[in-house]
Amino acid sequence: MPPIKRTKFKLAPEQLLEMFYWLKLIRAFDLQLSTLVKQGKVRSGVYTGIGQEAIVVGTCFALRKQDWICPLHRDLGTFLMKGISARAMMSQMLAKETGLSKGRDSALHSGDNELGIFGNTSMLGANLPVAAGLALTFKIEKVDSVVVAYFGEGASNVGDFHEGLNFAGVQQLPVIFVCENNQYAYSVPIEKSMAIDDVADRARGYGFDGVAINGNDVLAVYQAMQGALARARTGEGPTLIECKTYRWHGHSEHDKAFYRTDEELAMWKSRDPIPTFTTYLRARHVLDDAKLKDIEARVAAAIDDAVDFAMNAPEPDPEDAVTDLYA
Ligand SMILES: Cc1ncc(C[n+]2csc(CCOP(=O)(O)OP(=O)(O)O)c2C)c(N)n1
Repeated sequence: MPPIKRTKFKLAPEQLLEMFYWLKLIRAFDLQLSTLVKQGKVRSGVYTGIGQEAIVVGTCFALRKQDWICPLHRDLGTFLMKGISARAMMSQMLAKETGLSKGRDSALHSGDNELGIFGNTSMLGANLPVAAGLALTFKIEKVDSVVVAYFGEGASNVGDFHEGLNFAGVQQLPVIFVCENNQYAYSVPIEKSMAIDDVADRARGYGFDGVAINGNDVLAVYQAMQGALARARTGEGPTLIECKTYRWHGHSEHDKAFYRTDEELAMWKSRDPIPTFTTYLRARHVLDDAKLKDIEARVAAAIDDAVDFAMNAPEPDPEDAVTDLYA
């Protein structure tokens, strides 16, 4: 088979390799964080998205700079893809002065107005009405920017989810609701919290389309995003994309996940998004041994640099705790 020029999604080989780089970088970043937690170097809970990277990469790769994201606690990779440096991100997780919130917390509650990242709160589902509000601004201002709001299947059972989707449907807002359905809300399996199989079905109740896709296939996610973005940018309103996936680690790094079986985990590991995409790229002669080695070396260097930088970064000055306050 000759090397491909472009895929059916109009992605050039260089773009496919870039996607591959992001998958590897985000996986490596989460694995590194997991190690740092075990070494006692992280001060708050860490919620890794290992196994779910295809959702982050497939969605963010399709965005423009002026689009906004409302990330979930498991979406560290979205910050990186939207433009936060690995150094700043690692500093944030270690609560250093050089982090996004300048050491005020060590989690994903911070955002960046320039880069279009909304700082999420802890209340699950609460980001969805806010995402709809952001999208309303774009509609009023007549700009074709889009908001991407991430949530878990667990969050789709809370009231805010339904209010946010209803408002977005009524107002035909440019927002894409991305459900990361990783089968568990903390320890609760989906069949114990929902009487239907697909979160995607809930979109119909609010007057727009919902689609359930393989969330471990980065190109499937990217393709679903293309359709949703085209609708959102042309005033056709929201879309719900439900990405079926699985988180390999517990809810957070302190959760041993005894509520699931080894067989189940092994089955989902066999659907790891990274080897699947590696096989795809190799079969199409986009990736070879030399390119793989180069990407792995760049990923390792970026992670080492981020850890060195964050570990040696200054602690926040207690005096600064009362600066940058709103009121
Ligand atoms: C309104 C609300 N209820 C409960 C919690 C505690 N809590 C934090 S994460 C979580 C599980 C979330 O599951 P899901 O929405 O499926 O996302 P996932 O963590 O699986 O990615 C729970 C119950 C919370 N933060 N907010």
